[in-house]
Amino acid sequence: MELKALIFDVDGTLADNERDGHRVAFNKAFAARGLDWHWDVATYGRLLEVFGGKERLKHYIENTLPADQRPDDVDAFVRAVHRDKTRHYTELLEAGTIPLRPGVERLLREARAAGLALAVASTTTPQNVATLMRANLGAAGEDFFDVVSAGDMVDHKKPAPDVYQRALAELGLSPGECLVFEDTQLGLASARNAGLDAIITVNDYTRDEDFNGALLVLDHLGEPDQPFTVLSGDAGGARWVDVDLLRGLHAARHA
Ligand code: XBP
Repeated sequence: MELKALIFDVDGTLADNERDGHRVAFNKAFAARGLDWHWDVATYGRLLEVFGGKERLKHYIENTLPADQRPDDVDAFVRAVHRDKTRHYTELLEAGTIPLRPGVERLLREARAAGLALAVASTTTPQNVATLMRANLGAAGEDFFDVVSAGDMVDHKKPAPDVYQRALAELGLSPGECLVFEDTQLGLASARNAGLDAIITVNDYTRDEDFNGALLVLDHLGEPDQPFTVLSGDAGGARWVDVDLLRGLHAARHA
């Protein structure tokens, strides 16, 4: 079986953007509405167990606020605040404050040159994916991926497999023809539930999670002048993730 596509999670994988991106945008949206809510780094880390910004905010309201402090129409309020938050997040991206992680741009360009299809499978909005890529790769970045499976395109967000199953359907490929890049235990579960193999690049929020079932766990994808550290699995002596390494891992997995 041949490796034909790479499928990337976005938040935490393409960019380390939760702590200083999404979290900051949520806090700006709360402050602009005169809400005295502030999600510090630790609080947001706990809230990240709920995938989806709207779902995360609804979870916070319903599990943190006394009933008499909750808005009458929680869903309408959540949608409105999430729209504000997305606007603030877009401003942070467009200000160039959220770079792609080490090795991401290099691997994307190498994979495209090698004829691999490129896809996204993310809980965030397609708009946020396009803005992140445009902010980092210029106008051509906006359409860099052949397939974007994201946000409310699916009914059930990660760790459900829906967003990965939709990416596979759009690619017209089977799970065995693809490899996934993720950063969280629940993201890995989503990929595995769709029958996909995954490589994990951890970040400060996810470093201590259980990545049992991953092909490889790394601190990042690496660059020739910034080699990765293997946290679990066998990279065969490689020092950065390139197409040759991925093809070797895929071949060994399907031998
Ligand atoms: C991570 C998420 C997203 C972001 C916030 O997505 O759970 O919800 O935290 O983005 P990924 P939105 O699947 O890329 O790891 O507010 O747009 O949902």
